[in-house]
Amino acid sequence: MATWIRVVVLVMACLLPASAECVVRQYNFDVVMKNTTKLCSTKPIVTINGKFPGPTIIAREDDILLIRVNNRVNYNVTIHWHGVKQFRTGWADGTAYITQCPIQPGESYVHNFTLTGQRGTLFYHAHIFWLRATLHGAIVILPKGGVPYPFPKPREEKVIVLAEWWKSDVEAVINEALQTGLTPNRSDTQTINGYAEPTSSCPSERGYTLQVEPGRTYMLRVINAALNEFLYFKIAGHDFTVVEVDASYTKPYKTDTVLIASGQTTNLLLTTNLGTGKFMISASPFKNKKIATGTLHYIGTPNDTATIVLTPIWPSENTSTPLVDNITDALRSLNSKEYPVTVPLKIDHSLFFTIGLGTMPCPTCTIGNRAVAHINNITFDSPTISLLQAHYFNIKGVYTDDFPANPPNQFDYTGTQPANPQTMHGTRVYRLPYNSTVQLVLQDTIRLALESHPMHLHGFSFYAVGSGLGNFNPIKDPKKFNLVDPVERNTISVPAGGWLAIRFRADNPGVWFMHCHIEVHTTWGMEMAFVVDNGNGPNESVLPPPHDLPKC
Ligand SMILES: *[C@@H]1O[C@H](CO)[C@@H](O)[C@H](O)[C@H]1NC(C)=O
Ligand SMILES: *[C@@H]1O[C@H](CO)[C@@H](O)[C@H](O)[C@H]1NC(C)=O
Ligand SMILES: *[C@@H]1O[C@H](CO)[C@@H](O)[C@H](O)[C@H]1NC(C)=O
Ligand SMILES: *[C@@H]1O[C@H](CO)[C@@H](O)[C@H](O)[C@H]1NC(C)=O
Ligand SMILES: *[C@@H]1O[C@H](CO)[C@@H](O)[C@H](O)[C@H]1NC(C)=O
Ligand SMILES: *[C@@H]1O[C@H](CO)[C@@H](O)[C@H](O)[C@H]1NC(C)=O
Ligand SMILES: *[C@@H]1O[C@H](CO)[C@@H](O)[C@H](O)[C@H]1NC(C)=O
Ligand SMILES: *[C@@H]1O[C@H](CO)[C@@H](O)[C@H](O)[C@H]1NC(C)=O
Ligand SMILES: *[C@@H]1O[C@H](CO)[C@@H](O)[C@H](O)[C@H]1NC(C)=O
Ligand SMILES: *[C@@H]1O[C@H](CO)[C@@H](O)[C@H](O)[C@H]1NC(C)=O
Ligand SMILES: [Cu+2]
Repeated sequence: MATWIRVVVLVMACLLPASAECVVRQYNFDVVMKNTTKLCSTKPIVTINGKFPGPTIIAREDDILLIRVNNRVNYNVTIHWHGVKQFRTGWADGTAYITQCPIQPGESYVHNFTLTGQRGTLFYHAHIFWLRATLHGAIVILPKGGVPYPFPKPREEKVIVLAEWWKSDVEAVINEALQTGLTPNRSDTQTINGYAEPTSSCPSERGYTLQVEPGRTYMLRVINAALNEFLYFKIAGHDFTVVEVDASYTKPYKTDTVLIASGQTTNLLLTTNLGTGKFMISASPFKNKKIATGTLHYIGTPNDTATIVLTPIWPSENTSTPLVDNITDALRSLNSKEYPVTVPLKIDHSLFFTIGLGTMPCPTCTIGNRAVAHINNITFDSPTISLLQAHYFNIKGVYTDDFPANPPNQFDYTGTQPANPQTMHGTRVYRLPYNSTVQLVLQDTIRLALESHPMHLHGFSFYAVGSGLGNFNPIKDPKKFNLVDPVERNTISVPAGGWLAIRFRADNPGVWFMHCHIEVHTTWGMEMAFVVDNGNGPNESVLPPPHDLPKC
């Protein structure tokens, strides 16, 4: 208790404006039900402090965060700080049954971690069941006190959280799908900062409005917190300059459309150079799904002015298109003196993982089997205590460290349906010595159709050194890798019918989940974990678990 009071005192100092020396920031998150109205209907949703999206965390690089999560709902809960490297503090990563047991109803857990070497926009979200549909919010990491942005300081910053909305209870949607073995129902709409779109049938519901002054530069911190959707973000009549993705600065890149996969964040500079008017903001998922719209409103423009609308883009069902290729090619790390690229050039572990869908027998399901997903033909089985606890306390029988470096069978991954669509299952991890270097090629495989998968790695950012369509060619393709200024991210799409190569250095000891950020694919088992051993140095081992670590 005494410690807690001392912390509160420190935190009081932190609340003073512009306190550059501030190091500890404390947040209290109450997970509570809240009735929310959208699409003309009211339903109770799981929220943080009654807010959807949840409160924004604002901190500086190198700050310590102490976030107490109090579970006051009837679900088991965990909260993951998506993209935060959690250097040695895997206990705070918030991944159910990977780094901790869930916070059970009535229980609390204090997440204690430092924002080391990162600045930009990240977000937090639940990492258990489908609760992240409504349990999520922004993390804004400002540069250290006195350190400027590597681009002109914007007049103002705005957080824009994109998400998805189901009229039904989200847990009922996924539970129904698991019982039938079929694909879960699609969401009914997307949302922008919790607003669906202006609805004439419910005048009380308005779309998100971004009020701007003319002739200024704003920074939009855009987050795709949707469960299952890629979102194309646009504002009618305006261009953006991309300056940062996944809390890593990029070379400035001008475009009128950005694609943000589920789990990605993008900072955009927007110059309000049109002076007056109202302009549509849109977040479009793949074709035939509902677009979320909002309004960019120049201050002084009468409310009854007609909004300049966007010609809707109906993106194709995948990200293997010329538009996306352009966006992908243009995204490069800033690679300046202050923010250098440190892509590993010598590789210790060269891995090749196939990813895709499959089936597994299920006598009780509608068609006798159920949809699953895999990495290297292995559908992940969730353990019943966390992998990190098993690793740290050397508890046997929770996982095996024989995750294969290569798929068990070679075939024409993007051309031929595997004769047998079934997968294996298991709780297998890939073990990495401390500070070893990894190259991982992720290869999409065909199962009924080809699909784009946004893969997310916990505990690290990685460099995306190459990608292409078809099957990866280990002789020819590495010659084209970008080892100079590749983009650094924590989530990136493997193109539909193609491959993607990433590199990282395993300098963070612990157990780190890697999975597709399309939630239905995570549920189906497209996931695995890396165990990174401790090093021998003083700062090279996992810290001891906190006393209030939830128990199973
Ligand atoms: C939500 O609203 C319904 C009906 O309007 C009411 O019965 C229920 O108690 C409310 N729930 C909460 C958590 O406020
Ligand atoms: C947070 O963790 C650090 C170790 O990284 C420890 O020194 C500190 O006491 C912890 N703070 C709280 C409030 O638990
Ligand atoms: C899913 O969609 C089907 C068909 O529209 C509907 O009958 C069912 O009730 C929906 N399930 C849930 C959980 O909303
Ligand atoms: C114009 O719309 C904004 C938000 O959409 C609202 O806050 C404001 O009160 C409206 N102004 C008038 C005069 O109706
Ligand atoms: C891609 O970029 C090229 C070269 O800048 C341009 O000519 C082309 O129109 C772009 N294609 C799309 C779909 O944006
Ligand atoms: C995946 O594993 C299952 C079960 O062992 C096997 O039947 C199937 O042929 C394997 N598929 C591939 C593509 O390796
Ligand atoms: C990790 O390896 C690199 C390259 O071998 C070396 O320069 C660096 O000092 C090592 N870091 C640690 C913390 O051991
Ligand atoms: C992706 O969509 C484009 C445009 O609709 C189509 O031409 C292409 O064949 C699709 N690619 C895959 C792998 O499905
Ligand atoms: C270990 O970490 C402490 C605290 O962050 C730091 O003061 C010390 O210099 C580090 N030691 C090494 C060898 O990196
Ligand atoms: C909640 O978590 C505990 C500990 O893992 C587990 O025993 C219990 O079954 C979980 N409850 C639900 C509803 O999943
Ligand atoms: Cu996926």
